Amino acid sequence: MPKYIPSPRDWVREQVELYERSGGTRGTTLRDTGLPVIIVTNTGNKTGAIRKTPLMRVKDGANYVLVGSQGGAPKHPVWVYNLRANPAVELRDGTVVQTMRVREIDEDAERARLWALAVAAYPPYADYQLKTARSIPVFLAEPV
Ligand code: F42
Repeated sequence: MPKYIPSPRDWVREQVELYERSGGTRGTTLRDTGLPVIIVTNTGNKTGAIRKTPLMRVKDGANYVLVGSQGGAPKHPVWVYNLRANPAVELRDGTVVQTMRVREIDEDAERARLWALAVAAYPPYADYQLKTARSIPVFLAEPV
């Protein structure tokens, strides 16, 4: 069994702990926005360890859109490299946990469609893209 390495960021680690300890009934929104958050369990591409990444919940039918915004920071979040290397994830949405597979969406029209869903669910994503020169990675998680 690979070991779980919690996020080095206190607020992220604490959100994951509360979300999972409560079985997905508490800690399920982003701070004071009240907007829903999911937890993506992924595998570290160098350590092979289990990583848990809270992200905003963006749904596309039965699928989820994962947005590597990291607040518009200049670099991609590290979990982007984890997902590129190992697309098998577990996704928790509240009380529901599903095994899913992710793929990065590069095709312009499909990315634009998913980006619009993301901004509708969490409007600050639009500002984050304006803040950074990188193209923010967009993944689609689909049930296995
Ligand atoms: N981040 C987003 O990008 N998008 C969101 O929609 C989002 C929403 C959100 C909601 C709630 C919340 O609590 C957090 C939210 N975040 C969101 C922040 C998100 O959860 C991540 O914390 C953030 O994106 C940064 O991701 P990160 O993977 O860069 O995390 C850093 C802090 C981290 O954990 N770094 C580790 C470290 O030790 O420095 C390394 C983690 C890792 O995966 N290591 C790999 C390994 O092998 O284990 C090596 C990977 C490599 O290539 O180096």
